[in-house]
Amino acid sequence: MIETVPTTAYQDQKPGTSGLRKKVRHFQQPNYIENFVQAIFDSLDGFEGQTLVLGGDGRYHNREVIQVVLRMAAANGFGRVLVGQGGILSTPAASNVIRKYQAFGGIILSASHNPGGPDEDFGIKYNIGNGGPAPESVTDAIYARTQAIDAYKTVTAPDIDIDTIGESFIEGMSVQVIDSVADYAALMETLFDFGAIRDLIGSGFRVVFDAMSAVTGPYALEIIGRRLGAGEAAVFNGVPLPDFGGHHPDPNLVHAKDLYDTLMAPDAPDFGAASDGDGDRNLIVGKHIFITPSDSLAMLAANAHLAPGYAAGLKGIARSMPTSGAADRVAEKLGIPLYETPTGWKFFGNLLDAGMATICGEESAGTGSDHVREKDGLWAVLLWLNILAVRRESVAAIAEAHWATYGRNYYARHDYEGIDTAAADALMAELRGKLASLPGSAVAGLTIASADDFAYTDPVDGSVSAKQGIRIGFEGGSRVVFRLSGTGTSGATLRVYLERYEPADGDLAQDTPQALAPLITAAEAIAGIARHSGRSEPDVVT
Ligand code: VG1
Ligand code: CO
Repeated sequence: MIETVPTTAYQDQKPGTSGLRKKVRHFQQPNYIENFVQAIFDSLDGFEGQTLVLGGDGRYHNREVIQVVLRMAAANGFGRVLVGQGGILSTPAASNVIRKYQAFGGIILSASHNPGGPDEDFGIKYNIGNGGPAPESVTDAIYARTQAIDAYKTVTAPDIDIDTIGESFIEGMSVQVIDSVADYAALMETLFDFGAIRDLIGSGFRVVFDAMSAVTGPYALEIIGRRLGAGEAAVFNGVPLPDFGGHHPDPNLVHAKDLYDTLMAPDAPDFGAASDGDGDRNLIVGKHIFITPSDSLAMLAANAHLAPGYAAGLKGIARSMPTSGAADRVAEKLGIPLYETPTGWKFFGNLLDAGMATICGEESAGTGSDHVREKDGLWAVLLWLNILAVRRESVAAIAEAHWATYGRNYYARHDYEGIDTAAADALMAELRGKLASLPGSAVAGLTIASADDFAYTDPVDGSVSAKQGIRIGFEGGSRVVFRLSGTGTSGATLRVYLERYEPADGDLAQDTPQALAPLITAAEAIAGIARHSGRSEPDVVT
């Protein structure tokens, strides 16, 4: 029986860079989840009888919320829900299922790389029919609805068994529990030469993958372990746990340190990779060499034609504004357009749908292509492996040859986490206030050439997104970018992105911290980070 339940609106349900993310306990307030899910449905038109895709990264509270959404989807008139077995779907796998089965949209339960558990983070995100994150027009409508909502719809029904593949019904709505991995693995087989990668691995090339006790475990075990023949032992932390084993499932040099150390050891494997909580990020580490995500994007774009799915070449490359310009040089050489978008995968959707870009990437360890509408961690790993299988060179040799052709963009991101929100806002306001006066002035021995607040006009639909980050350009091509994170759940996180270009005939073998030292000093002098935040060092350097 369909019930309409009265509720009281919450004023803090504004989706951030990637959906609504809060502490689990915050989500456990009365009707907090129901309000947000109803606001999503109320903001959509024409889903009566249509299909919804539902899954998550398996974190604490995932299973309970799946049941809530199933009942509400039935009450609101969806015809069918496709749910990943056990409530599990990685973010790129969910994107694929939406596209493959022509669903109306999907709800993904994840707080991505944020930790999980009763005192940690949870998240809810809506994806549209192209498989990608809802654009700002939709998330703005959802937020507006959350502020006025006074009732939600649900049905009285027992919990659905989400662990057994097959079909059941709630109030006439079909619930199909699907294999979480099968459709995704099949898609990967269409893009990459699995035979060539199997031969590479069979020849003694050693691959390891750290699933960080998060969603990619079953995907990596099936694809890397079984289909590519690397074996189960190649997958570390391959069982998804509700609290990710107490770790941050964030594939960077701090949280994936075990993997990094494995690849830096004297008898290191040839290739190592990791993914995040929901499977859309990737970390690539070759034997004795770390590949920055910005470089990885550029190297993948330069070599993508070696994989069957990209043999026809790329239509264009898109990168988020703070991502380094390494990919720009590849686009230039290939004679294809390069698009610079705000941070967040939702800004790539229109470019991909319009066939303007084939490969996209972000400095935050996100890379993907037009095969789905999300970034895709395992896809990046497989493209790397396909390239390695064709070139039969080491990761280090590929990187060095790349820099010798295009030059090298030394790059790092400094994060100041959990700082006081008012202090972070003051820092940004002060920066914005002095932008006009900066060009021409000298800081830490560098001359400022340009200073602005990045605004993006979508070339497809003309929508404008302003205030997307402060860019300071220096003479000689170096750059510092300042922006506040839109995914955190406590206080504010300031991100400072540092980049220095060294041409192909320059010094390509410097230590990154040393190469960036003048920029680090300049960033402090320009923004007064210590004065505003009370911090003299970043919490995380990636
Ligand atoms: C961060 C990254 C951004 C990424 C977003 C979602 O956003 O910087 O590049 O798209 O996370 O990734 P922010 O606003 O905190 O800088 V995920 O893997 O957390 O869904
Ligand atoms: Co993620």
